[in-house]
Amino acid sequence: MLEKVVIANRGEIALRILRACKELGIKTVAVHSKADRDLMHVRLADEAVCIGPAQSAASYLNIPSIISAAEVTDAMGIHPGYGFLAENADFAEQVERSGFAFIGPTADVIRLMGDKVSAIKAMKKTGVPTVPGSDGPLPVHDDAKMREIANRIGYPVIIKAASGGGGRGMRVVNSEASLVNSVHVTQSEAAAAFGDGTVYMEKFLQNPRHVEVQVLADGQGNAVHLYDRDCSMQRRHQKVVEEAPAPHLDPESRAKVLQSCVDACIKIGYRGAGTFEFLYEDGCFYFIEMNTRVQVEHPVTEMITGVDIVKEQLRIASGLPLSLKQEDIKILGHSFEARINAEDAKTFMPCPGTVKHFHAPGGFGVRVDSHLYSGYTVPPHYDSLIAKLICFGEDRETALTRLRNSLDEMLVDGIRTNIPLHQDITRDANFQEGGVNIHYLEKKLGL
Ligand code: MV4
Repeated sequence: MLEKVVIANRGEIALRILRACKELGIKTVAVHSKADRDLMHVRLADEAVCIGPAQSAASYLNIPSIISAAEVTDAMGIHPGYGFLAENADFAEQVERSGFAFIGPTADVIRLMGDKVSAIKAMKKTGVPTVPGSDGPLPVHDDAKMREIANRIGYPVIIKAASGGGGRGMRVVNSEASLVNSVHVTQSEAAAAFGDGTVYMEKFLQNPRHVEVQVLADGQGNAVHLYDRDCSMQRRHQKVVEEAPAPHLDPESRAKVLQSCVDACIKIGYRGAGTFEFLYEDGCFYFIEMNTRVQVEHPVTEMITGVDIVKEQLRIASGLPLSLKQEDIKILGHSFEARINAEDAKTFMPCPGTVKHFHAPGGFGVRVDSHLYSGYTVPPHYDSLIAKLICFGEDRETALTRLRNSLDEMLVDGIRTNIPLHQDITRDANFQEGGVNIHYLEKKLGL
């Protein structure tokens, strides 16, 4: 087992990783910015190293600083969490070249998935269902060829940047009249934003749900899936509520897609925790992207399977083979996660500040993943996620009732939060029914 690990992140996920390390007897090194000296996990870590000023670019994204911290503390591995450097292939490569274990997949696989064109190609080859599309980069200087591709796919189509993802660098095209111009605009925006103007085309699905599949693989030929999550309740590509399993799926397509993800992991030599992102419409799954990190919403999967995903990441990075067998992974109930942000519930503007008093809800089936404590000051420099309220129940209705009651119990005094938005969502009849699509929340909010 890795004896000492650097936690290259902050906030709730840093605390989540620290807890997993402690359970496995792994020593922890917190690396933090000057603005984050008071973080809960910094107090609990065996060692702490300040890696730079408040701005992320100079601290949590500072590769030499983080690797130096691993060197001076004699750590064996680095856990990147989510965001920041988690899906940076160059970081993973430099970590491993410096002699540390990167707690995630190999740099090659991160790079393969970071380029959406190569990711889709790899997935299609292994039998994961993909969106009808250009099957490669668009020939941006051949207008006739592009019209031909779009006509074959059928309008509306969507133009996406190969280096984009998570909603950045995309444009919907409804008819041939705007095709060529849209391609060129998306291409130049992508070149400016990502330093790569490669674009590709897909059939635009009008009202899909966002369903994703959690996997674990050991890079030694073993892989399992931990079922699915529905993350359709979102606003401007920010997830608001997630649940597991995804409700109301076609059982046959679901069984097939879960197996295809496991097969793909083995075929590409995947290592660690990963997520296959799909759009789901009319009973069919369409792969769009793969995330090569632990995700914010991983707890809903942990609650329904009883598998500690972060501990599994640490075991895999230590070189241990997967101890889990697919037939032993059962769905034990249903789970929801409400992302609690320090933001105005109506305007969605971030609202950092000092938490005067914090009361976390509790009771059977209630989990709060949060670094908050009374007196803590939420700094303005980072993501506004302050807590994740996760509720489990033997069925969906029980879990949802628990989420609604827990939200009413939660107190975060001194700063504004989106708890009122969550209280509203848990009382929404369509959400209670389950299976709303990705546009539901924005429509409900009148955007
Ligand atoms: C799409 C799509 C419809 N059709 N692709 C947005 C984020 C990025 N991960 C992919 N996205 C989309 N790709 C096709 N072919 C609609 C979206 C999309 C979306 C997807 C998941 C969750 C929220 C979304 C919000 C708007 C658009």
